[in-house]
Amino acid sequence: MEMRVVNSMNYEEFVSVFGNVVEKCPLIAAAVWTSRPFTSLCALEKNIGDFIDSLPRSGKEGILRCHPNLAGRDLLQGTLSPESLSEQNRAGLTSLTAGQRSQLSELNASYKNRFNFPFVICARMNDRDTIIQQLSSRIRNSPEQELQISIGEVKNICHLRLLDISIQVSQATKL
Ligand code: 2AL
Repeated sequence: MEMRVVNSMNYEEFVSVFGNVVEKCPLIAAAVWTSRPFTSLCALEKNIGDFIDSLPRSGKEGILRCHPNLAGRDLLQGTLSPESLSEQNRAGLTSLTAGQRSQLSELNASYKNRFNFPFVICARMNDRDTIIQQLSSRIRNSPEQELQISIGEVKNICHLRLLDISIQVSQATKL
């Protein structure tokens, strides 16, 4: 990506472009804008990761709670963010059988009941079978393990969203 373009963005532009690299957490983009200039996309990603790591446990849990359930109510109601809809679609979650949907829904509810945050996984690095497998297995982890794994998944989602934006910005600046 042309970092000159990114580094010249005022904070309104920056938040508008990068505000959803972490789902429904534009505050993260607003915070890391302060660290400009970024030498590369990797440097921007590292800033985001460091900011997340610096948060107290409640902040990390808050990030997880901003994520919609996979194949959950937002998908049914059409209220997912465009990024989340595309990710869930690519993982095959928009074409589940009724049986898979109810299995996922029960597992999601049990997971949330145990950890007090939703199950989060990078959908694009999985498919519906591995998502159900991971959910069934991760539910047995300790809360500390799950917090750590889930934040890793948030960073994976962020990584792929940043790559998408990088392609869009490169195409737009070539026009
Ligand atoms: C999501 C989401 O919205 N996109 C993704 O990859 N994972 N949500 C979730 N609960 O894992």
